[in-house]
Amino acid sequence: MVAFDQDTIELPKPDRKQGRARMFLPLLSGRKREKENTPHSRPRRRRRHRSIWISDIHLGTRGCKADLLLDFLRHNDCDLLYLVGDIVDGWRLSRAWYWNPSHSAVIDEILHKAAAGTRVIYVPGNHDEALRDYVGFCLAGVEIAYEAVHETADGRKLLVMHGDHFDGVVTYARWLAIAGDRAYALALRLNDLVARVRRHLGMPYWSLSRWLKMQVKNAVEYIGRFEDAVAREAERRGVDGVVCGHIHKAEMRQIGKILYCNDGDWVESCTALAEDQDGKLEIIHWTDLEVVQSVPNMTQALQAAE
Ligand SMILES: [Mn+2]
Repeated sequence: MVAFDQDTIELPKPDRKQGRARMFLPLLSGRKREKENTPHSRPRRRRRHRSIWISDIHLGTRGCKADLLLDFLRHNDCDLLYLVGDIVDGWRLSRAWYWNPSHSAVIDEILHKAAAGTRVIYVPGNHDEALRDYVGFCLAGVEIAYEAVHETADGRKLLVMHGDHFDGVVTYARWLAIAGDRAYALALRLNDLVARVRRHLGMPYWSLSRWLKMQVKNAVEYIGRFEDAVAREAERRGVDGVVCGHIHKAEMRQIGKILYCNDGDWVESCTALAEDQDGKLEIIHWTDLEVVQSVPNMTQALQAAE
């Protein structure tokens, strides 16, 4: 069902690293915390999928929507669960620790799925790249792989990777591509203030909103270039499609011969990609938060604001 590169699918070997990870995992899964924090309430009516892809959860940061993800995981079962990178945010954890019971509960739920028979494949991203050292290992029932090739029920081959390797190809304005337009709306309001302060200081007028508009244009271009670069790589590898994450923008569309899928994120948009038993793919939005508009909509908002 799932084919790996030859060197990425090895049986776990006893190893010093694995020993370390074994010490680390219970810590993350919060095995030591009090019982009242582990409500293993699973709804009776759960949706069964063949496969689910989730990425960019950023556990360990305040932005992570762990409660919504937990709710999603408890309502959705699958034979195969792909964790497509940036699951734990190692960069930030090393600077400022932010962890609460819902973050532990997400890890518990994933480990519970693995124990209950779901095959869990973890493809690390740039924020959890330390796990790339464990490629080929199986930790607590979770297989770590550098990338994977998934075969859908209808026989299509999808390359599964996080996507951060394309940062070198597509540069700048990534911060805006992922910032969302609420921050942008705030910045627009700040524009007046900036202009007033600058006038007061005798500085020439400089439009923050115009500068941001340039950035938004760059952000839209960034997303387009990222998607094209990923699709080109998939085509080069001779697969039918690709599933990635990294840019926090869920998408499923045909780019040339390649089906480009991005499973989005659990910081803002709360999206997953799922495959049913016939191989049909869909993007699931699991949010009751206010609708987060995409970057292209931001451009429209800008035109309207003019
Ligand atoms: Mn990433």
